Amino acid sequence: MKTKSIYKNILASVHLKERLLAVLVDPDKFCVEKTKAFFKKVNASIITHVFVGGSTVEERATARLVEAIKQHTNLPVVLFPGDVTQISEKADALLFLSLISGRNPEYLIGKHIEAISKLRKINLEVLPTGYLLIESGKKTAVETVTNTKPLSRSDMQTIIDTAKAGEYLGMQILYLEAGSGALQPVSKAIIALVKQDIAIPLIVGGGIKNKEQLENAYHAGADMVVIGTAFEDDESFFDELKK
Ligand code: 1GP
Repeated sequence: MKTKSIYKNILASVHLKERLLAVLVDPDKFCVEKTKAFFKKVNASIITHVFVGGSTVEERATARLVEAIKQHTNLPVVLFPGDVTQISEKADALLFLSLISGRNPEYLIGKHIEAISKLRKINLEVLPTGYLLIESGKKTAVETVTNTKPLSRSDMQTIIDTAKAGEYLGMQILYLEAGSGALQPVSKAIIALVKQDIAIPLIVGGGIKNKEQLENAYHAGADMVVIGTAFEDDESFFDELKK
């Protein structure tokens, strides 16, 4: 396993209260030919990390895309895999996600065991991450693929207890997910309560489509925000996020 440089950098940024922003690129939707032009915009923006992953991705598409991305940016590339087949040694790190909001053993521990023989052979920084899916107004791909129910957005106690359990289990990052294309992002109230209760870095994603929602997430306490769909739909969003 690589030295924990990406995690150390995240911790350092959190300590300095720097805002981290990840662009999520889904190999299933992103056309590799677009990489150069797309990353020119990414590099000119306040984006700090590149996440690569999707719910259903053709076997070698992730490796191909990560390789292309690496040619056009120096930002750290972190895998955000929907499945074991999306693990590629070309990336810098891997979010080793356990879907602790759900009760499907495959996504709590099963796929992780499957991934080990691959991870032993490659040099990838592994980031143990507690992943919580929060209800967001419509059924999302995460819900369908994992066959789990999201946590109710009004049941604050279960949300903070689940987050805390993740921290006590030793997870190093907590990820509050509304789901890609969510109608409602994770609320400010949820972000603030979770942030107050845990000491590990907090990632928030799903349904964040404009600068106001991005600011709201940071104000509430998100250390890193992840945005995918808004950049896919309208690349002019990058212009609002120039350095
Ligand atoms: C990352 O799945 C999200 O947590 C990305 O969501 O595509 O809605 O930005 P969007």
